[in-house]
Formats: sequence, structure tokens, C-alpha cells
Amino acid sequence: MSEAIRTTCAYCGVGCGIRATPLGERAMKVEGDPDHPANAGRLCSKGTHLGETVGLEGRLLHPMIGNRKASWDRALDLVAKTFRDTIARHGPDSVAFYVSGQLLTEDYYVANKLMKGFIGSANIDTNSRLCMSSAVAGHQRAFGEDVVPASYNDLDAADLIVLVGSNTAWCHPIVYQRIMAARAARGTKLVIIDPRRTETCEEADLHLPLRPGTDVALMNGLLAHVRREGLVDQEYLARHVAVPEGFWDALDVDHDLWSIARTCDLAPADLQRFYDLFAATPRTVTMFSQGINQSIRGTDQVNAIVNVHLATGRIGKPGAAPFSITGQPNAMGGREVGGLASTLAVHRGFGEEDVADVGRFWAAERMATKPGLKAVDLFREIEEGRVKALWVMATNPAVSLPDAARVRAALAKCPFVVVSDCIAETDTSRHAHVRLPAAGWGEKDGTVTNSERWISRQRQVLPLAGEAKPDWWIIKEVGRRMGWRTAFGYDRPADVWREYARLTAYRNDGLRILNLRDKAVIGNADYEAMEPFQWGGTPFADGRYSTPDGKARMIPVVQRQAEASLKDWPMVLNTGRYRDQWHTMTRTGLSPKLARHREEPLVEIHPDDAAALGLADRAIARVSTPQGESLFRVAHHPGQRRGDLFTPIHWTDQQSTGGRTGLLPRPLVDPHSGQPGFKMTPAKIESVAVDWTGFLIVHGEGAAAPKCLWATRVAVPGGALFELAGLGDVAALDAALPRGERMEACDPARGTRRVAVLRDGKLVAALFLTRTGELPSRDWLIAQLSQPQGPQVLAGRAPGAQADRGAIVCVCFDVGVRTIVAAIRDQQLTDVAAIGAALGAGTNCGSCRPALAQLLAAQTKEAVHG
Ligand SMILES: Nc1nc2c(c(=O)[nH]1)N[C@H]1C(S)=C(S)[C@@H](COP(=O)(O)OP(=O)(O)OC[C@H]3O[C@@H](n4cnc5c(=O)[nH]c(N)nc54)[C@H](O)[C@@H]3O)O[C@H]1N2
Ligand SMILES: Nc1nc2c(c(=O)[nH]1)N[C@H]1C(S)=C(S)[C@@H](COP(=O)(O)OP(=O)(O)OC[C@H]3O[C@@H](n4cnc5c(=O)[nH]c(N)nc54)[C@H](O)[C@@H]3O)O[C@H]1N2
Ligand code: SF4
Ligand SMILES: [Mo]
Repeated sequence: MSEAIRTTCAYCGVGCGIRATPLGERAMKVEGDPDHPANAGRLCSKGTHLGETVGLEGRLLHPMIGNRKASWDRALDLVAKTFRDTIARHGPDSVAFYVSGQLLTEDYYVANKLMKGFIGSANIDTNSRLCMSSAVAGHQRAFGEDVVPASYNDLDAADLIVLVGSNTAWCHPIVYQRIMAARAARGTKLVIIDPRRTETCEEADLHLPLRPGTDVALMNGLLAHVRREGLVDQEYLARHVAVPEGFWDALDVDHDLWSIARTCDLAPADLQRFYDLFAATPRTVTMFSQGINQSIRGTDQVNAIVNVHLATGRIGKPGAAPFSITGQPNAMGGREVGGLASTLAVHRGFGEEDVADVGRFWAAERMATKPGLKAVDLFREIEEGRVKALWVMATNPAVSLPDAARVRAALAKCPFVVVSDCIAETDTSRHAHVRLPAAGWGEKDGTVTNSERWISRQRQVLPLAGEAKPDWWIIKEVGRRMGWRTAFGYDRPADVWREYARLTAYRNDGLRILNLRDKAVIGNADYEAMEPFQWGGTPFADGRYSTPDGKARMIPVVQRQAEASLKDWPMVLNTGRYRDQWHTMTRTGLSPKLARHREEPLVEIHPDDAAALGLADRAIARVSTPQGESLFRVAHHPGQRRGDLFTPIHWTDQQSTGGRTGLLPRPLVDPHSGQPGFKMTPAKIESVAVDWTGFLIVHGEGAAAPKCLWATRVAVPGGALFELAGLGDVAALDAALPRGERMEACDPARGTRRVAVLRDGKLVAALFLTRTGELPSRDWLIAQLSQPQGPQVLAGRAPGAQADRGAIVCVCFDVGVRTIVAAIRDQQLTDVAAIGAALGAGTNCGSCRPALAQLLAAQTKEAVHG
């Protein structure tokens, strides 16, 4: 067997180190890297199952012009020529790149240089606009530079951790496990501020289910409280922080506990508990994520948090910091190179001196001199015809931008769309004139920066798929073909790295903390062997900030009136993530194991709201907003606030007839950052009548979805499972069945129909439908695919009773909810470790431990009350 290669996880901003061992051409063994500082060998469910996503299924293997295969030469020439012609005719601002925090730093650097130094426009924006830009703007306002002043070891050193708008247990599971370890070791207190009761709340000391959008009030109230308690660090403020006139006076009005509790719709006693805990605990880390950033007041919300830390001097010290945790594996790298339309490069803006310096360094032909279009504005300009050529790299805006229907219309109208992606068919690439096959994770080579500023190598483990090429190579080839052969003369990622590192050091008189001077002169072999390292150390430890006077800034922020719900839109829609899916599912959707945690896009609603609206659990419902509508499967969830709905962002036209969350949010953005407010959209929900429900299991790849009202696909071993619901005659579904020998059983009294299709005696498809509701477990039937079968397969279960495991909770060991509940009851298990000992659940990646704790709590409650 070959040796393990050290690389970094493809998914979230925790940035876990991985040891990957190639097993032939298209498979690998994946293990946590015990020597990586981010994870010390641990991996969550997504990282653990990365090996299931590196096959060729769905991959784009050749450049395509329209629907025809093309050579790289022809495709690249066409891209270069069309961009050149468009610029010649309509100017540099008539073209744009829309890129991604899933590019490597080297890719990002080359794209940014091409657009801002040679094309002469700053129309390069990234999906980080949807993700981190409010944190960026907040940091810039407060610190003078976009620096995250925290590290994971601050979590180990803290006595109180406050998670604001972060479902850490699902979205940053290894950080969550680190928090749990700190709690076990030293009793660190944990407070969660989130309108929903997520699994992250399961082990917390306190959960504050605040009214959505009231975080500024909550944090300002906290600041007023610490001031009343005499805990403002006057000395720190005097030496290191500029406080605008009138700042404190504004806090004296309406910031008493009762007013804040009313605004935030929280129990005053809970709020008091949090305020007292915070006041009493100097070592506090406040970690925040999309519940804060993805708001039309995101930047103010970030500054409300930072203000409290500055005022109490809880920054730049061990265990004390405001901590913006990043989403994508290289969102931070993108911020560093400057891949946002609102920054130039390497933490520089568009000041005259910055433009001149960077222009000189690049020997730029035509420098951008002003910020470019931010993502939401960019797509509006495309729709209105002002931007005429667009290159999308490593992101799926037809799904992930707000008002996705309009984004699709813009893409359809755009005269020239290029898409670089690993996957052939996405909702975005459907609109591409040219599709360029990009190297995927495991094939790419370069660097990424995680949430705590550690830069790690991603290394190539497998050969490139088909004719795929790395993104940096594709971009520099276009640059060369546009005429800039020297500026884009890179031969390898190390060439790009060295240039980028030199630029961070270029005329950096100490004002910018981002400075990679030490890594700028390394040879190719050293780059190959580069160990993870952290830039910036402990930022602001000396109290010096990256502003002209060296002082941080307190930013006055006020709670705006929470939007009253509108008459026709009585609910508030909140959107976000599932534990085992990644964004638009192009990779996690390939993993049968990951698919089992949540098989369908659900709309979660409080049971009382559901009862009032006549929405049964598992019914199909239509969620509508002023922007659009989509169907979802109803899930009653007592952890939802009354009046709030929650839907996942993952499902696309490729997987489902519904669950299209992207159609629902409004394209409204934060005025400072341009980040959309994805977490609060006025909405309504209504039940949709269906005549029957059912499912179809098909062997093999690429089975077409049956045509009906509701059809969602997930991968299962050897094939696909479709969950179905619809109206009228079910015979139409037969068109989706593969050819073969058919067996059927119908029970008109119960309204059931079961069809099995065999080929050479082996099961290739099973269709089960019912009008009354009862369906067998899918598990047994999935296991029968491509097995020899007879008519008994129509029973839908093994001869002799077979317990239904229920929804899969532990994907590593395939343990279902019913198995766990039965074990808790029958074996009187009382903690998560005991469940692990009995069933294995939770003992590998640990991602399901919060869910196990929840089941334990529910069972205990039942035992007491029932
Ligand atoms: N499994 C998984 N992990 C991921 C990803 C993934 O797709 N899947 N994506 C990665 C990426 S790119 C990102 S950006 C991160 C996102 O990570 P998170 O930010 O943790 O995830 P989200 O589910 O988007 O939203 C976080 C929480 O914000 C809450 N929230 C909504 N409105 C408010 C509010 O007004 N105030 C407060 N305080 N909270 C509110 C929501 O209820 C939700 O629980 O996850 C990363 N990790
Ligand atoms: N309603 C709502 N919308 C949201 C959010 C929300 O919470 N609510 N969250 C927002 C956030 S935080 C984010 S980060 C976005 C994410 O949204 P997207 O960026 O649109 O989602 P992905 O599925 O990650 O898209 C990445 C694409 O790049 C491809 N890809 C992967 N690796 C590579 C590579 O190395 N090179 C190339 N060229 N292609 C590659 C994948 O196949 C995939 O098609 O969604 C945003 N949209
Ligand atoms: S927490 Fe999970 S998804 Fe995130 S980097 Fe680590 S293994 Fe990957
Ligand atoms: Mo993100």
C-alpha cells in the first residue's frame, strides 16, 4: 500500500488535517492527521466519509463548448477571445468573475490578479460575500484590518464560551468537540444564542432563544450591564480604543434588563443569568457565525459583539476574544489574497497608495482603481445587461444566491457564461456556454487558511480525473491567451505562492498584520513539505490595532425595529445547514452514508403552529415568500420558536422537485458589507394535498426522477432512493421504472401498489406506493438491490420480523433512532458513553453525540412523565 499523504479536509473552515492513502486510481483511505493542530487526529462525519466522494460519478471530464466536447486549446482560446472582445467593446467593467471560498489561495490569487491588475476592473466577487463579508466589514471598522483575533486554543483556555448564531455541533463539529473536551476538563460554561434549539444547545448551560434579528439589543444590553457593574476596562479603553463622543449616553437609554428582554422576547431571568455570567468571567470567547453575518444588519451585529470585548479588554489575551468562525475551507485565504470586490489585495483597499504599490508589484497593465460589484449587485447588473461576460468558479449561484429565480434569469440572459466546476451538471452550469473541468479535492495542490489563521497544504492524492485541470492553471492559461504571458507565467502552485507571500510583505511597514515574508523565498521542495503554520500569532496582544493611530474603534450601533410580520406573510423563514450535507450536495450527495441523516428537505415548524395551520408531521407543504415558493416535507420540531420556519439550503433541481430554499430569500443586503439577510424572510406556509406517498429504489447511477409532485433523490449503496408523493393516477410513475421482469402486488382496499423489477433474477428496482400512509422501512429493500429475489420481495421486509431502525443517527455505524431508543429503554442506558458501549453509535467521528444526548434527555423525560 502507498504511503499516507498529509492534506486538509475539503469542507469546513475548521481546517482539519487528513492523512489520505490512495487505494488505486479512484479511491482512498481517509484518516484524521494526529499531528495537525486543528484536529489532532479527529474528523467529523463529513471528513470521515470523504473517500466516498472521490469517484468519477457526475464529474465533468472534458472542456465543453455548448453540449460538445472541445479541446482545452479551443475552449481556453474562446474564453480569452470573448473576454477580450467584450472588454474592447464595452470596457473592463462589462466582464466579471464570481469565485469561491472553495478555491485554493493560489487559484484565488491568480484570478484576483488577472481581474484587478490586467483586465482593470474589480468585478471579482466571491461566495464569501454571502458568508463572511459582514465579519470582514466589522473587523475593518473596529480593528482597521480584517484580522480574526482568536485561535482554537482560546477555546481551551476560556471559562465561558458564548456561541451566537452558530450551530457548531453540525457546522464545525471538531471545534464543538473541542469545546466539549474543555467543558469536561475544566468546566467551561457554554451559552448559546440562537432562535432555534439546535443540537448545539443540547449540552449547554443556557440557551437564549431570542427573537430573530435582535442580537444588537442583546449585546448592547450586555454592554450597558457591564458598565453598570463597573466592569468596563477604563485603562484599556484609554490606551487602546477610540470611543466616539456620546457613545455611552446612547446606552443609558432603554438598555435596562426589562426592555432588552422584551425586545429579544426572552425571559428576564435567563437574560440576567447570561449577563451575570459574562460579567463575572474575564476569560470569555464569543464565537459567532451565520446567525450574525447573514443579516441586513450583519455588520452592526458583528460590531455589537466586538464592542463588548473591547470595552472589557477581553481581546488579545488567552481565552478572551470575539471569534468569527469561517465557513468554507478557504474563505480566509480568499480574504487574505483580496478576492472580494471591496478589497484590492493582501488586506489593502483602493487607496491611491495601495493601488500604486500593488500595480508596481504586479507590473500591472491596467489597475482597478475602485471597488467592483458585490455578488447581489453583480447579478442584477448581469440581468440588466451591463455585465456581458461572466466566469463562475467553484460556486453554484443558481442555488445559493438569494432570489435564485432571478439569478437564473440573469444567467440565461448573459451573452457569455463560463463555469469551472468538477461536476458536469449543476443548476448553474446548465446556463454555461463553456464548461471547464476543474480538479477536485484530492487532485488539487496548494494552500488553505482555516478559521484561526493556520495555513495548511492541500496535496494531490489521486490523478486528475479525465482532462480536468487545477483552477490556477486554467486561470493563468486564460491570462496568457489574453496577452499577458509574463505576468501569468506560473508553472506550479509554488510559483504563485511565492509571489503572493512577497506581495503581503511588499511595502508592509508593520501596519498590516498579514505578512508572510518568512515564507516568500522558499524553494519548491520546501513548499511541498510546508508544515501548517499560523500567521499573526496572537493579534492585538500588545493593544496595537491596524489603524493610523493604532487604536481600535468602538462603533455605535443601534437595534433597528425588528420588522413586524406582514399581514400576508405571518411567519419568519430562517435557513441553514444539515449535519451531513455540504451546500449544494455536489459531493456529500454522492455518499450513501451521509445521505441517511436527512433524506429529504424538511420545513421545521413548532408543533403548535403546525396544529393551528393543519400541517401534519410528514405532510407536504408549500413555503412562500414575496420572492418565490417551494415545496418541503413538514417536520414538527419543538425547538422551533413559534412563528419561525427553518429550511435547509442543500437541495437543488438535480436532487428534488422541492426544497429549493434559494428561491425564497429576498435580495436585500447589509449596507456596509453587501451580505444578504438569509436568516429572516417574511413567509407563509400551507399544506398541499397529496393522494399518495411512496418511494422508489433503483439500482445503478443516473436514474431519472419519477415525474410527480414530490420526488427527492438520495444516494444509496449501488443506486438511488427517491421519496415520492403525488396526485391522481400512479401509473405515470411506471415510466421511471427500468426494463426487466415485473412483479406487482396491489391492495385496492388499502390503496397500496408495490412493483419489483428483476433482471436476471436480481432486483433492479422497487416501487412502493400507498394512499393510506403505511410503508415498509427502506433499509431492507435497499440491501436487496442487485440480489437474487423472488415475489416475496414485495412484502418489503425479510421473512420473519425485522425491526425498523428508523432514521439513521450514527452514520459511521449505521445506527437508527429506533434501535437507540429501544436500547436506552431496555438496557437502561443513562449516558452517551453507555450508548456507545452498547451499540457503537457515537464512538467514531462523534458527530452524532449531541443527537444521542437529545434522545437520552427525551427518554428520561418520558420515563419521568409517562
Ligand atoms: N454540515 C455542514 N457544515 C458546514 C457547511 C455545510 O454546508 N454543512 N457549510 C460551511 C459554511 S460555508 C458555513 S458559512 C458554516 C455556517 O455555519 P453556521 O453559521 O453554524 O450554520 P447555519 O445553519 O447557517 O446558521 C447558524 C445558526 O444561526 C441561527 N440564527 C438565525 N437567525 C438568527 C438570529 O437572528 N440571531 C442569532 N443569534 N442566530 C440566528 C440559525 O437558527 C442557525 O442555527 O458552516 C460550514 N460548515
Ligand atoms: N438561503 C441561504 N442561502 C445561502 C446560505 C444560507 O445560509 N441560506 N449560505 C451561504 C453561504 S455561507 C455559502 S458559503 C454559500 C455556498 O454556496 P455555493 O458556493 O454555491 O455551494 P457549493 O455547493 O459549495 O458550490 C461549490 C461548487 O464548486 C464545485 N467545486 C468544488 N470544488 C471545486 C474546485 O476545486 N474547483 C472548482 N472550479 N469547482 C469546485 C462544486 O462541485 C460545486 O458545484 O451558500 C450561501 N447561500
Ligand atoms: S470539522 Fe469535519 S468538515 Fe470541518 S474540516 Fe474537520 S473533518 Fe472536515
Ligand atoms: Mo459559508
